[in-house]
Amino acid sequence: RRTLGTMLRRLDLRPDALPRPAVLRATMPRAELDVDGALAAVRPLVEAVREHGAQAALDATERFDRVRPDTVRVPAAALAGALRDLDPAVRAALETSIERARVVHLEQRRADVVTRVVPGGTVTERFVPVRRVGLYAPGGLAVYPSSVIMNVVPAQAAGVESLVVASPAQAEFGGLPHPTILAAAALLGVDEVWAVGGAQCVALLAYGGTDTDGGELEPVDMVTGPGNIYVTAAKRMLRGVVGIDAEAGTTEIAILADDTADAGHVAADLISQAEHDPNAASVLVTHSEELLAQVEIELEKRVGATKHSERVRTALTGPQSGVVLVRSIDDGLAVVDAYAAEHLEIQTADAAAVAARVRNAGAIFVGAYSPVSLGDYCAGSNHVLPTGGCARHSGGLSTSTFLRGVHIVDYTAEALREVAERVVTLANAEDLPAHGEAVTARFEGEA
Ligand code: HSO
Ligand code: ZN
Repeated sequence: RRTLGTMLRRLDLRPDALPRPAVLRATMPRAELDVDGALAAVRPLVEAVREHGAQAALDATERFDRVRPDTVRVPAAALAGALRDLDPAVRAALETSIERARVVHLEQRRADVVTRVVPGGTVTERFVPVRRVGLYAPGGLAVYPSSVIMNVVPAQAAGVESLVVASPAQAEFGGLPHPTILAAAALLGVDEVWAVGGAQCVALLAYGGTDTDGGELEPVDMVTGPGNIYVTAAKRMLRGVVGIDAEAGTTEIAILADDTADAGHVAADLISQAEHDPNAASVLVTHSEELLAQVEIELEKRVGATKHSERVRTALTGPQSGVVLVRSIDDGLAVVDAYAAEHLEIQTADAAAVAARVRNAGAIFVGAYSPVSLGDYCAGSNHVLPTGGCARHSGGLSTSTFLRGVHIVDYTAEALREVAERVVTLANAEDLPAHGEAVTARFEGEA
């Protein structure tokens, strides 16, 4: 059997000058996600839920999750029971995660910005929370109570008044979401949880419906949270019907490291995110052949020893993962910017200074003691982050995700009169004279 080291895809960018960012981006290892294919599969589901609401969502649940919950909405008693039965150590850890995330996200609230443009004329930007949101916690190969926290905390910090947590029904738990998911929701003070996942979940959140017991499943204004390709496809399809966050698909980690990095730490961190999914991406960018050789040895040791060894091996050796050799830290920075990883670790000399030069990443982890898994749970930062290169144009979840900046315009007669002529000129230049007339109407009869 070949060693992991020789199976890792290797991209040597040292011989030539680096290509333009777009070309570089295309050269980088990355999973080809067939969202269009998923869209075709998802469309009939979304249509069915739009027409038949909860019944269609439950039909889909029965088909894909092999269980049919009695109601979409999880009964209050199940939430209370899950909290009561929660392992005290897990509860304490969830509480630490919640506390730290709260500290960070409460600081992100934004005060109104009032600008006095001219005497008597002000524009205020007021940050108004979205009224009702749906927060998705995926099922899949693992359980993600931490993702419940990462969705709910910023929404609550923003002042969202109505929120629903949705997570797939599990046959193993009689059609309820995983009990730790329920417990996390209860800990956060969320009393509305829906047992539904996948594309049908996004559709039901967007369109709403009537539950099997006659209860109202009220549509939401916005859906956030990570999910698989079908969730992603449904979110793309329903964007506009509801607001959505950046695409958060299969996890990615990129590490920019030099020979000051600890090879064992680098290997452990590459493995940690590979553990999520056989399609997870782990990418090492370095100019040190020496570090690379050590990392390969460490990977070999650690991959065999970890619980989800096969999954990790598949992820590390897949076309989405690998090692990129560069000539310098500067070239390394160009490479990680082109890649725009969901998570980027900087394990170099003077890591903070290097991190300050990064433009594109969902989140940046600085130095030897800030591993991604700290951020996954207990750093206080958010772990719902843009994947697939979306970090070039979007950020991760934060309090501002759930706030809209609304401009409030307030001018007096004098302030309007003073600029009226300019408005009329621009209106006429656009051949929209009625726009100008709406201003001059206010001063008719004046000299
Ligand atoms: N690394 C994942 C989040 C997560 N990790 C949840 C463990 N649990 C995406 O950022
Ligand atoms: Zn993770």
